[in-house]
Amino acid sequence: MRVPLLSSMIRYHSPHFSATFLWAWVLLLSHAATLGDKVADHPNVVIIYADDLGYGDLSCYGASALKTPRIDALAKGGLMFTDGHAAAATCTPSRFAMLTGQYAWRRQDTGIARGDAPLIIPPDTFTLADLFKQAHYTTGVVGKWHLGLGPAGGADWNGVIQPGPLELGFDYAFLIPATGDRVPCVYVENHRVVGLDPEDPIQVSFKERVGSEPIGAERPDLLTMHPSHGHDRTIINGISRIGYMSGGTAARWNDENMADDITDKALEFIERQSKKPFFLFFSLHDIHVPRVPHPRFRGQTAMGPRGDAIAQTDWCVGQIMDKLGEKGLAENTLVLFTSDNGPVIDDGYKDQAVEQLGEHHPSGPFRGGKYSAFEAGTRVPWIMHWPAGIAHGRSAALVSQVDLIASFADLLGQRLDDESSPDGQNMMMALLGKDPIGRKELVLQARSLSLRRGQWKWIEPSRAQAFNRQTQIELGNHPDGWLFYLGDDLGESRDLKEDYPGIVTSMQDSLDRIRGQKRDPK
Ligand code: NG6
Ligand code: CA
Repeated sequence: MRVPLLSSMIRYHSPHFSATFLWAWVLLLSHAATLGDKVADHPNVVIIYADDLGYGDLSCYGASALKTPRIDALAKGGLMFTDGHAAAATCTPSRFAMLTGQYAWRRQDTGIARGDAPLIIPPDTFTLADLFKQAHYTTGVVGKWHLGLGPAGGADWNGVIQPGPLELGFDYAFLIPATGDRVPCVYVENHRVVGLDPEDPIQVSFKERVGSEPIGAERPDLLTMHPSHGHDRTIINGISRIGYMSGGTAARWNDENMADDITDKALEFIERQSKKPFFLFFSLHDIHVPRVPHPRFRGQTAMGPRGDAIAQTDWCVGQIMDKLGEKGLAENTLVLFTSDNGPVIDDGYKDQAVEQLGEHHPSGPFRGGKYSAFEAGTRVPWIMHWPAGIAHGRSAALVSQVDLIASFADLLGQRLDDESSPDGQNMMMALLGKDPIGRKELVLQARSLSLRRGQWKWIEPSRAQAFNRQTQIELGNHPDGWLFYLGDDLGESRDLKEDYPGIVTSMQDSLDRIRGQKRDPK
């Protein structure tokens, strides 16, 4: 049984009463007391989860080719992390790990989910939403889901769509079921497709063609945005997607309005809350492909749709902050802004992202990008903003989204049993800016697994492809592995495995041990 921080410290430290221990104990106790005050406050919690947004994509993280004033304001008034990580370099495993506290690589079928995948989190799993429910919060998820819906065999798009987030602890859900580039291109609110005409039922397939609608591969003349790789099946709103869909015509989303649609739902959710604290997982679609920001953002940057989608992301954040301000909730709402994986420039559509990139560096100082075991795959923007509970500043602590359940459990004074959040560690002190170190060891997932230990990083050997020509991303796979010391080599340019074979052995041993066990060492 995991116990709240304060009691665990007393239990652990009281038998050893040396002066050093006493001092450490007093210090920690004062931290715990501060934390204790905040527990009483039970802040509202909003996670704003951008999609494919890179470490270098925001002006507060050093981008100079565009401006993100509302996110910069969050960073200025909050705590900006420089070593914050998504659990994986793609969306589905990152979301799985964040919502369950379990590394996705421990389980089958947690790779990038198809649009018709069944729910990949078993409904009896203890989730981040369950944690907030247990603490008497109202919980909601709005936006991109991409964790599958429905039973084995897939969802009934024309009927009651379950299990889904409502069976995982969320009180309310308004979803983009998978991604913007995958069918079905309809929203799901709670258990049903929004605006579905029963006379025009939806059919979805990722294997064979359904219905008679044109596909991108055959009718490029109908396209307003052309694929660069993949994405050449059913055409919806002039954009060909991954997978086949027919029917549901009246229910189909309008890509230009997507950010407005989901932001409206997030604002309505906040508006509905009054007495109880709430937890909102606001999962943006931007800046994933297809990048179709609303026309009012067109030309806001010189980078075309990818840059304009970042401007749109900034607007979404501003809307949430304005609403919290309007409701008098800004002070005691903890807003975590982060991303599900690193950046990609060409992810399958000819949207000028490559041509108009200019001097902008979506990966910041890091190597690789989305899909990559190099740092940019998982190192993402991470800002914690909570005026009542977190002092503003910067933190270089190593933190991961896999730890959110264990960390929020501490903040909310909730107990977790052994089955819950099996890979999560309580990092609340780091998240509050009171521990500058964070994780001692952390596993990161791309095609190869990596282990971080302090500033050392070991990417284990893998024969998988080293470079993806379509996305032009270095994937970080190497048959002999890579060892880097990020302390003076953020860009992972000097492989040290020949120089430090002892560190290689020791880090591979740790990785094997973690892989072989159910729990991380606490
Ligand atoms: C890839 C898609 C890519 C994107 C990704 C998922 C192709 C060629 N590429 O398979 O466009 O959709 O899956 O992105 O189909 S994620 O951020 O949701 O993980
Ligand atoms: Ca993503």
